[in-house]
Amino acid sequence: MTVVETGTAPPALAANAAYILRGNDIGTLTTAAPRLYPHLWSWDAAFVAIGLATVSVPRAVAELTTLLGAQWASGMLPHIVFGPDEGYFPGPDVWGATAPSGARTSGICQPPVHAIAVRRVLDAGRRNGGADRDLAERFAADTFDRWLAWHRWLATARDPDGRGLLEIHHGWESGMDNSPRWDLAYAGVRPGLDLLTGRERRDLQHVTDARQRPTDGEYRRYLWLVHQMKEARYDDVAVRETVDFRMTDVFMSAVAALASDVLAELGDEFGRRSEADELRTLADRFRAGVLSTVSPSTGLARDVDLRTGAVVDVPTIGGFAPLLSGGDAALVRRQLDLFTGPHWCGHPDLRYALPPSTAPGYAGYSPRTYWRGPQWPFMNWLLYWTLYRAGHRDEALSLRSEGLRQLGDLAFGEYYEPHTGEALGSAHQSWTAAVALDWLI
Ligand code: 9YW
Repeated sequence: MTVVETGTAPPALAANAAYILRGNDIGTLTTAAPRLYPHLWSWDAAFVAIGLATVSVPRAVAELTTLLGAQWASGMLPHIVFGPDEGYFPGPDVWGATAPSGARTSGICQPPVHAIAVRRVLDAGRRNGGADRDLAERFAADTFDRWLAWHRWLATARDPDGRGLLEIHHGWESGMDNSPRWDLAYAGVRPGLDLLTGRERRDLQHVTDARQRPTDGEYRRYLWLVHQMKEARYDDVAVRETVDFRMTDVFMSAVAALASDVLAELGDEFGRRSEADELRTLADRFRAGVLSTVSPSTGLARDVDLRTGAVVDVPTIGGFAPLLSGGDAALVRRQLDLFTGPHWCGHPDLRYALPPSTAPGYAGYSPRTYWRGPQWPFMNWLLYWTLYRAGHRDEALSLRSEGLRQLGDLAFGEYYEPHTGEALGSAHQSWTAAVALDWLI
């Protein structure tokens, strides 16, 4: 273990992180957060499994098994798998969606980071040896086709024209709910019904200040889109034809490129040569799609509104998608310089040199509001892991050491105020604890 300055001794930080994950474990799933998010969220579950793998390979396998148990017949992995708790809005009654297994789910997806989790669980199992190795190897080999089905669904249902850019139908699908990336698209969403008045926004009961969360106006639009998709019976084609929100998501596309490469490597290991080739072709397609969106002037990748053709030029973390998908060494170098420079991680007013979700110099920057400014620990880990894998070790290790310093307060916040380092949103957030564990163990 390398020594990292956290303000808290690494063993204490690791022990606290493991304690948080244990506390959020309701048996078959680890809730994304104890009160605010009492269910399993798709991409959270992947990071949670990565953290769990450091303390219990069987428990990490169980987490991913629960997610796969809710896979739709189409191959889609839903963004929420509901547990028994009724304390979240919009809950299963609003979504009205059920997986073939009978699991109650939402009807949309989230970025496909899961192959990275399978890789990490397999690596942990092999490191431990014995029963852990057997379990992890069996799990990775037996579930390979399920993850492949998920990637195939993305490639067909969400990139039907093969341009290498995944289409999303809700900001929630991006995992960056109220990022300025989606402001333009949401401005065009005019709810035909008020689906919020008379309902209780439970998320506001679990934060100290409503300004840390999306507004009621934003929530009305979120609910309207759910309503439209439910009316279309979550049919992929019908949703695309009727929904008021159709954006390409460059960050999700980059995750698809990265994860397709990772899954292809697993395919190689399990003798699945043609599927591995298919996945590498997909990875190339998404990589090229991401690169096609880069602004020559800012160097950032951009989303496009498929309903209007408008290109969204806002400086958010999403613009760094090519750091995940690669494919152009000169561009990646340019992005790394920008990323570590004074407009982003190297901004002189930041407490820790970590990427804010929106650039501090941007007019719409809001350092306490969710995806409009705060730093997100799981995002720091994702960038750390990808950069390390791609050989950008200095930048990666800086994210790790700064990320651990940030988590030394033991709050395990959902997100952090970039200037003060204050933990915001939910405390004891599972994926925050999970990435601390992976960094330390
Ligand atoms: C919501 C669970 C989820 C994350 C998303 C994040 C937030 C949920 O929390 O969305 O209710 O708005 O934006 O990325 O998966 O941690």
